[in-house]
Amino acid sequence: MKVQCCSREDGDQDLLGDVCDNCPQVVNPGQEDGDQDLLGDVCDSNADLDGDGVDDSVDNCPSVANSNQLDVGW
Ligand SMILES: [Ca+2]
Ligand SMILES: [Ca+2]
Ligand SMILES: [Ca+2]
Ligand SMILES: [Ca+2]
Repeated sequence: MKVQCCSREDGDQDLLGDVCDNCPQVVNPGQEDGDQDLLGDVCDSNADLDGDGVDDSVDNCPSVANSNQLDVGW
């Protein structure tokens, strides 16, 4: 198999070279990056999946964009 991208160094062996791997230490061949900050979801400490600007770690509703964090209940 051939390692994609620029470098043959591939620490996590997910076939994406460290230089272009958005998560060089964690296997994530899909390179998912919900908030597009160039850090892969699997190793992004401040991921923001719904893109409302509130990090998942503090977002009271990480899968729904609610930048004002109002808890309206259902
Ligand atoms: Ca890699
Ligand atoms: Ca990786
Ligand atoms: Ca990210
Ligand atoms: Ca969020």
